[in-house]
Amino acid sequence: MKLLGSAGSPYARKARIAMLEKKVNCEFVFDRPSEPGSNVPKYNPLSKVPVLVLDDGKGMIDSSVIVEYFDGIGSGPKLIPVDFPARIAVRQWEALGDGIVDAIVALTHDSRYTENCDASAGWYQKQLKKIEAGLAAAQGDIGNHEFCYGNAFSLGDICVGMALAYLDRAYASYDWRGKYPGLKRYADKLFARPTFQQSLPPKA
Ligand SMILES: N[C@@H](CCC(=O)N[C@@H](CS)C(=O)NCC(=O)O)C(=O)O
Repeated sequence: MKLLGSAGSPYARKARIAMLEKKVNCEFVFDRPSEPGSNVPKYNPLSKVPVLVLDDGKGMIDSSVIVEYFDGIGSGPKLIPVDFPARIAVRQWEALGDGIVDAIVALTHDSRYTENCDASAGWYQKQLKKIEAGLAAAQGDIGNHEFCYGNAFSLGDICVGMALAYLDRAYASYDWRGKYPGLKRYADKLFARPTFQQSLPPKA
C-alpha cells in the first residue's frame, strides 16, 4: 500500500498522521498532482491528494474515507469512536477542522492574495470570517481540555491540528497564537506528539 500526497497538502497530512497513529504498514510517497508525470490522476479521477494505492492497484480517495480505512485495519485506540453519539461528535470536529482548511485554501489560493494585499476587501473578509469563527468555536469548546472530544486523542485532534499547522504554512502572517491563546496551549502539546513531528512537511 502507498499513500500519495504532496508536501504541503493538509489533507494528505491528515491521512498520514492517521496512518502513523494506527501503525499501518504503508509507505508515504510525495506526489504533487499538478506536476507532469504525477501518478495521482491514475488513481484519483479528481486528481487530488491524498490518494491511497491499495495492494490490488486500486485507488481509494478522500482523506475522510482513507482515515476510516486506516482506523479499521490498524492497531491501537480508535480514532473514530464506535459509539454513535461519540462518533458524530468526532465527525463534527473533523468537519470543523476541514472547513477551516477549506477557508484558508480559498483565501490564500485566490489570485489576489499576497501578504500585503488589501485585507479589508470583501473576498478576503469573507474567508477570514470563516477562519476566525471556526477558531473561536474550537477554542471555546476545547477550553482547558487536552483533546477535542473526551479524554482521548481522536480524528478531531488530527483535523484541528492540521488546520492550525496549515495556518502556519499557508498564512504565516496570521497571528492565531496571539488571538487564540487557548488554541496555542492546546497546539503546543498536540504538535509535540510523535506523529505530528514525523509528518512535518519540508519547509515551503
Ligand atoms: N476532500 C478532499 C480534499 C483534497 C484536496 O483538496 N486536496 C488538494 C491538496 S490539499 C489537492 O490535491 N488539490 C489539487 C487540485 O485540486 O487539483 C480530501 O479530504 O481528501
